Amino acid sequence: MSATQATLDAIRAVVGPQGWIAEAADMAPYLVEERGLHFGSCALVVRPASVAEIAEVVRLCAAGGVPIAAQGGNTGLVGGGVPDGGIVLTTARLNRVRALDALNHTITVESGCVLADVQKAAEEAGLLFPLSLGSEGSCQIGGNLSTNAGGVAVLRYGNARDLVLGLEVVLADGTVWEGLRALRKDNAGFELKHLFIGAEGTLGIITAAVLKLFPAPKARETALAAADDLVAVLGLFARARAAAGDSLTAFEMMSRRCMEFACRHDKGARDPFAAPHAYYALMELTSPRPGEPLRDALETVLSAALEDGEVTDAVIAASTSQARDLWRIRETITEAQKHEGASIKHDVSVPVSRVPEFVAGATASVEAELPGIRVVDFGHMGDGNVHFNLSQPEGADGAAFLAQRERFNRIVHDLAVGMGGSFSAEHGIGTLKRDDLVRYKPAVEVDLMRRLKAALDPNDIMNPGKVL
Ligand code: 2HG
Ligand code: ZN
Repeated sequence: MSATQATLDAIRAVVGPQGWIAEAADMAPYLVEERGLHFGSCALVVRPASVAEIAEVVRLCAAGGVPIAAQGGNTGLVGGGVPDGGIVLTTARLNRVRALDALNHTITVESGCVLADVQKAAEEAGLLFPLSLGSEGSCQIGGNLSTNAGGVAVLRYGNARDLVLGLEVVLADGTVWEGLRALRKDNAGFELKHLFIGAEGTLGIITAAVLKLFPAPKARETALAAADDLVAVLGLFARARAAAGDSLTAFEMMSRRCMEFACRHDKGARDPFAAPHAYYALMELTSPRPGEPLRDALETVLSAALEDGEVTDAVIAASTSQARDLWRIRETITEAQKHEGASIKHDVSVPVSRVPEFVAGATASVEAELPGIRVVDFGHMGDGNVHFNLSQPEGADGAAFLAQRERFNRIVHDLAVGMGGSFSAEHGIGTLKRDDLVRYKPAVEVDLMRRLKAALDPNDIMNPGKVL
């Protein structure tokens, strides 16, 4: 029997009959990423039910030299969870809320908790867990932390990284680091948790976390504004922020093509305007004070912007269900774009002030490169994070389009980085952007990352081939 086979047998014994999957058809969903761009393979999908089981599985893998791809909801967009041999370790069965301390404004959750369930648990305690993204109904908090997810509330509450007080992590040798501290202040040495957050499972497996909670919003207003260009959208953002301050919790933008794709492919999405517009800004104001006059603030901002010609039309949601409809347009874009054939995604950021310049420059360059290419630009305008996605020309061959990915990546990433931006704003590195990490990061940073990886995972079993 090979060493690997012996390790796999030992893993099966540790997790018991409910804890593993080996049938090809049942393993299939764990071997592919969202868009079907990356396919992997593995010998076994392991579903441990406890931290102790994870620790034991990791110990066995370390001894047997078997690679581990840790996986949450597998909703990532860069291939970070796709295995390359070895085992997939899914945290799905570790899904308990361990504690909620309302006075401390913290919740302690296991990594397999679905993000929406964490939000719900906070809500039931009259509080808010603000991390919010399109896939929140299926992504898991462990994956959110491992990828340092962003989403639509970063403007007000920060990235996933900013929402964590403590972590529990299974290290590459199977040791459990119990770092579940629930402190706002703890300045005792290196901030180790940040090594594991955003490391995409390459340094250890996050098994639980203490997360920050916030006062629940008691007032909320949502509006969709239309504009002729992104310079105007940026102007509206500045106005809204100046007027609403921290009440402005989201400021998203999308182009006309996003609106068209959303309405074409999602029966629940509807354009609220009679006429088409080049760009749209989706704004949300919230406050923990029930009587806060957010609507007045929104109306004042929008009417001044309309008067100055910055905004060409606007709707303020009259009910929660109308607000949900406006959000639906924004949140369905990723899914809608899939129906338009092959896509090349760019998840970039630039200083907020340079978003219009970036989009104009990148659009001109890619359209010159391939006439008929369809720019699908949307994103978290308030964070300077643009999803500068490209859909294949209508009727073109999808595979031939995807074969040009490198060329388009270069154009778009060179431009973003040249403007002081990032080639990976919120989706991470995975395998998709591994080469770009070396290309764009200073050599000193890449070297430091490699040294950390070698120190924490000397046998290279934690999600090998990802990030670095
Ligand atoms: C979003 O903001 C997600 O909706 C997905 O980050 C972006 O599909 C994408 O490129
Ligand atoms: Zn996004």
